[in-house]
Amino acid sequence: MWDELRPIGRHADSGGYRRFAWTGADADCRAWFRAQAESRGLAYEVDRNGNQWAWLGDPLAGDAVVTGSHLDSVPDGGAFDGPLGVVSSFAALDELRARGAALTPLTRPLAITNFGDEEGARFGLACVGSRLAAGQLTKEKAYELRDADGTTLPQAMERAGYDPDAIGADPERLARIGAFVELHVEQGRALDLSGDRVGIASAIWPHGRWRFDFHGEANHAGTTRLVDRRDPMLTYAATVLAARQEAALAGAVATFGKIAVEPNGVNAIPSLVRGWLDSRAADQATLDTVVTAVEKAAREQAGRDGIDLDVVRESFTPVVEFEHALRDELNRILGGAVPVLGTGAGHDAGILSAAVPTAMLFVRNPTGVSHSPREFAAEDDCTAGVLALADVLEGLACR
Ligand code: HGY
Ligand code: MN
Ligand code: MN
Ligand code: MN
Repeated sequence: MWDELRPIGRHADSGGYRRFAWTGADADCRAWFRAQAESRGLAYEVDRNGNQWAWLGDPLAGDAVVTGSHLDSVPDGGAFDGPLGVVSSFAALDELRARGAALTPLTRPLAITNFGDEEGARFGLACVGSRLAAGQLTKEKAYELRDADGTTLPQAMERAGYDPDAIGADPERLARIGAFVELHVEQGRALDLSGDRVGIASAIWPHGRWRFDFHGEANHAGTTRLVDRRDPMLTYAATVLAARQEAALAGAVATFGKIAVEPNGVNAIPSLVRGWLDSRAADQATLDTVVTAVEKAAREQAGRDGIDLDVVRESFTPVVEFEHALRDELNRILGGAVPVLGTGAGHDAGILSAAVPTAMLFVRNPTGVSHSPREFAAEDDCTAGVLALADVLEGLACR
């Protein structure tokens, strides 16, 4: 399975992945998913929001046990963030079938999913496919999303052969899910430090994305005296430093990882610098404190620099506490000694948890690195993840 998926969207030089939603690489990943489903005799379908489903059993029966993740990536992502969950889902189903006679028959439908546009790398909003399905993103708001080239989400979907007019909440489909379990590579080193191959998620930190627009005055880089400048890049730089200081003070994280400059010329003082802040904290109050402090520092610096500042909250995901009943059932099924850990990374499971009982399994990543080609999971840890997921699916769906 990995061999067919691995080359899709891979940078020859960095070895990282660029699989943006509704691009050719995404289409190739989707074709791979469909082939995996149909080669196993699973009933394949695409929902109104472009999420892919592969069913074993009656999709309409209800109380389904669903597992899966996403196949899209950040601009230069690792091989495991998303794909490990989807590949492991198919492999876990293969394992269940291999157990054959030992397996009491499935009493609940099983499904494997690929949720579209989880990273939000192209249109700026994470978890678009699951947010649409869960009614957390309206069609109107989704139609406002556009990429760096100005292509809107509906245009991109249409060019990829999907009907954007159909998108919207899918409560009937979610109501037919009894449990959603997402296996994901750990995006940190907790399991590496504890010496465990597999962990269970306790919670997802609250997190959000804020756009800071620093408006200055374009001018000649060579002839404009320093005292005559209104250079937004300076205010942006001071804000990046402030974000690091405020996050460190609060025990949170804050990242300015994306910037857009106009007119973006080497010999032109910018007229506009756009910076996107990603901030996350273990609790809401801390996150609010950090973002408020960063915005305050930015406004004070803008005042000193003669810069106009607009701050827009582009997305926000409140804390997700995975419900204890399912989380503890997973631990019981897996022998009771699986470590339970929180994460600062967002996931489709976090979005769906508002509508469906959800849980997450993490697989050890000895580098702790993610959203980078250095992301890694060793083969025996991936195998342990598959076997754990197979046990969980058997425990939940074969009662
Ligand atoms: O940004 C996140 O936490 C996720 O990987 N989309
Ligand atoms: Mn990710
Ligand atoms: Mn992911
Ligand atoms: Mn994610």
